[in-house]
Amino acid sequence: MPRYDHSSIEPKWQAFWAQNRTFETPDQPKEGSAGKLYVLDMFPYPSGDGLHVGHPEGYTATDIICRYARHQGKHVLHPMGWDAFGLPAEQHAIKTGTHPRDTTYKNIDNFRRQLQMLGFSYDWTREISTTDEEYVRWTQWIFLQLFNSWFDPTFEWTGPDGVKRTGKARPIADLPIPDDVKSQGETAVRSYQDERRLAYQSEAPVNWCPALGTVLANEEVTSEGKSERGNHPVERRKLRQWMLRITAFAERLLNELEPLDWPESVKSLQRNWIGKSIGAEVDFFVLEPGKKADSSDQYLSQRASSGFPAKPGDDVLRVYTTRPDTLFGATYMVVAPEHPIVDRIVTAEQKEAVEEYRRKSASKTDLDRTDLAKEKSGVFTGAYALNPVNGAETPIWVADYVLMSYGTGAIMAVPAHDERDLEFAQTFDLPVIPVVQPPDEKTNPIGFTDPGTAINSGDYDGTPTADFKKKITADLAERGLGREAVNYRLRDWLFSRQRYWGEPFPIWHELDDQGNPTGMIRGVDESELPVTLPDMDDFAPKGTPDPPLSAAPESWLYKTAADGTRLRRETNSMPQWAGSCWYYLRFCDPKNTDAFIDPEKEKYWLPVDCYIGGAEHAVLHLLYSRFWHKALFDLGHLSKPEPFQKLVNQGMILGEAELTAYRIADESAYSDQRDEKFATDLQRPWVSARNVEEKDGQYVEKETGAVLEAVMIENDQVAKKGNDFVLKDDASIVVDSRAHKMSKSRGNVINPDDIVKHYGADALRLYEMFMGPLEQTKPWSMSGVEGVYRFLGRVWRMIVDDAAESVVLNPAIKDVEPTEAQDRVLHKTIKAVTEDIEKLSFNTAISRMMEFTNEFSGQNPRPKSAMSQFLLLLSPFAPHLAEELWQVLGHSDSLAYAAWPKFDEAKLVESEIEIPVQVNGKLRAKIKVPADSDAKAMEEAAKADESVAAQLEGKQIVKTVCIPGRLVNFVVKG
Ligand code: ANZ
Repeated sequence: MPRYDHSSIEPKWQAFWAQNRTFETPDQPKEGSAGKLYVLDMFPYPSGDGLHVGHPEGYTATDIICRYARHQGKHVLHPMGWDAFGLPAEQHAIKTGTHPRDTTYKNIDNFRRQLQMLGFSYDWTREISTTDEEYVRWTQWIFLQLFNSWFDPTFEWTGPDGVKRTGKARPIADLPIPDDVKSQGETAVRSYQDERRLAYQSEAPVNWCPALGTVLANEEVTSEGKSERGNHPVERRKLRQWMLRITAFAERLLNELEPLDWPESVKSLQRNWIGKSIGAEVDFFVLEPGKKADSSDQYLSQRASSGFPAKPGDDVLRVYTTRPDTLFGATYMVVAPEHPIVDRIVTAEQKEAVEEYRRKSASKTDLDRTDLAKEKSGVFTGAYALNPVNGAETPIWVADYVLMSYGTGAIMAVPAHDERDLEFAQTFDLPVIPVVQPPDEKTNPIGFTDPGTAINSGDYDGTPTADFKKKITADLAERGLGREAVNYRLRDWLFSRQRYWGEPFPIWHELDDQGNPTGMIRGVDESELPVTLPDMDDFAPKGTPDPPLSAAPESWLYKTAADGTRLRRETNSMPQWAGSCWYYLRFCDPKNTDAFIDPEKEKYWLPVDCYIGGAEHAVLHLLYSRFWHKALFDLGHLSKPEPFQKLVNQGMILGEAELTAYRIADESAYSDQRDEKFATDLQRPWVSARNVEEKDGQYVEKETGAVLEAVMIENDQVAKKGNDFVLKDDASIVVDSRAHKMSKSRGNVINPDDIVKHYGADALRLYEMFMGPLEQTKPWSMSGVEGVYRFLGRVWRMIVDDAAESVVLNPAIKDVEPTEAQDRVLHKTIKAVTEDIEKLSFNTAISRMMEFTNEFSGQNPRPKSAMSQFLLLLSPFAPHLAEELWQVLGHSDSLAYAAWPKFDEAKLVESEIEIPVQVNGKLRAKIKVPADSDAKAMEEAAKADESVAAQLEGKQIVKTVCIPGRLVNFVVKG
């Protein structure tokens, strides 16, 4: 009996597609092409664990879209590659001595095998790995483009997309050099340029993680100030680092996000990350250390005429505020400990305390410093400044809740209307003056942070907040003491890592005669790209931020330039994000040796029409690649301003839902107060799931904090109570029946290899699409996999004769015209599946195909044409089975490019419908009537029915209810 045997069908078709190069994408579209479609997966990091079931979820979705589009005659680009630099291979090397390159390429082979086993229609000739030397060449080339340019914020231009913009990345050679810099000579000019490049070095406080031996980007540090990878402590240290000037693009990254077809949640995450804030900068005059003004009014009026900034000789402290309307309530000021003004203003008495405080805060991370929950700390500088609106002498404090890297690094504190300021004022006993009256008179103004009406604000009293802000900003601007200002939360991107397994920077440092760096740098000549990694065998971190590449062979590290200068290579390496910033471009032209992408190919394929991947990349990868794309766009290398037109996040696949009961982990943690029953038989007591919380990776009892143990239990130990599962023995104990994230420690990880072995790739693909809507988080279910596997078996038997000796057509399949009813089911299915695929609603499309199969399996004859069309609908989902059955039906070619079935609206309408006939509300018959029958015709047809007639016989019809298309009901008497 020829049963559905996925293990022979699937390898057969995979080999067929490979041999026939079925899915290779020619650069030129075929004649009559329906246009291009670029569908991209977020390429994976090839980890040693291999594929997990989350990968094929997104990959099946894109594969369905691509296969469907090929049936539609589209010219489809569907590539795959590897994001293959990164820490794990290097850490593996440290442990085992295996070179990261060997580990990486071995893992890639395994990933490729797994993906090919799933029958994805990738064009494998376009495969790239970010670690390939030819790829690294162009990553370094792009870095050099950033290095060789600066951002001109006022430049007005119209891009190749026809849009007018202000601000542009331009060649560094076009940077105007001020005369006073020029006059200082070449070194000064070069330094001036170096400080303005899009890729620049800075001596910046960074997140140094001793355990990982590397610095981390802010994004790689958790809200607890630990490393995202490994949860190790992170310290602040000052280090020379490479930075990328992403902040220059903040406004465009924000504005150009809006028209994209992306999930609103991702857009909003990016908006928040960029964090645009509109407010004002306001200048406070700083008095001489320790001195108070004799007459502040006089002092102020003298300076009111001075321009902005103040006259030379005046010392001003400039603050950034989003609430200039609260100026009258500013009772003190705060500067960040790193603020340069501190040295100038601190009084002799306060100097020691301030210095001590600055030392302490230097080791804290920004997160530590700004955490609302943390107690406020600070020290008075001894200095005062004058509030420009009322001349009030305002003490200046140093406190680390103000960050040097935001705004101006200084604030005016308004404790009445700012939470952090209020806490600080209460800690240090500083005055609190309310200046905003809440709309509701009864609300206490102190602690009120929303808009209201001005009080205690002189002539401005009674002004609503929004008006006040505008008015005072204008008034201050007129007096030269303030102006509107915009700030972004976005910081420049810290771009260097102290790792071996990453792209080397294409940068030389110039050395003096003693071999010490002069501070001057130069880019590696393009002809010398790629800078490949030197062969090394010791990758272990040395416990210092000195990168492993510093120990590279001298021949790699040093060279003498043509002009005789001794040069040393940059020894930091690029972060893993670098390679993934532009891989979507390379896929369009993966073998180009002259350019990172041929401009014609970029024009043709970009933007990516559909990009599917995990929501974890909502901010970083998507923001970084948009930034690179825009810089390359400005520099004339790209024609479109955005890389990804449509974005879809697939939902997470959780482990199978399990019944988990919790009980006290440690016997000593419970005492006599607990149920005696447990104490006597020495069983540890169960704790209801309602009283359980997760804390630091452990389950604990909410009230007592006692550590709990999670125990998997069997179905027969629980009972259902309302919506809960409870223990049969004790109904007060609620059992957790949730699904959890797949993790090695929970032991609920599903390996795709196992599923493919037992059920096949088609079943895995189909199941992952059938689990629920693509974007939703959903739990794995083994019985669900079995369900779709059975469905595929039914499809097989619908077309193959399972009573025969070999694989032959089911005798029910005939070359006949479909009946009207068959046609209706077929066309309904075509319509639904087509529309569902367009909406990426794959689970509902599968349901419709299941309905079709149920319907047709019971019919004889089954028209061959209907079977063929059905197989085309099925093919994007279960391509192996569809190809096999297509062949059984007698087609000689692959179905991959066969035209997608069309539905005929006319065939969808039912010509005859079945309606129930009731007598006194009781169902007595079902009759068939023409679909367009009116009430009269329905009534007659009902009366003509034998069993209805029998019911009506000898009775009086009091009333007849006829709802066309729905029912007939006779109300009778007697
Ligand atoms: C006075 C004030 C009164 C403020 C008030 C708020 C409420 P966003 O919206 O995030 O931009 N601030 C400014 N620079 C700061 C820095 N470097 N470190 C810490 N805090 C800083 O927040 C802007 C507000 O955060 C500013 O407005 C300032 O406090 C504070 F009722 O000024 B505000």
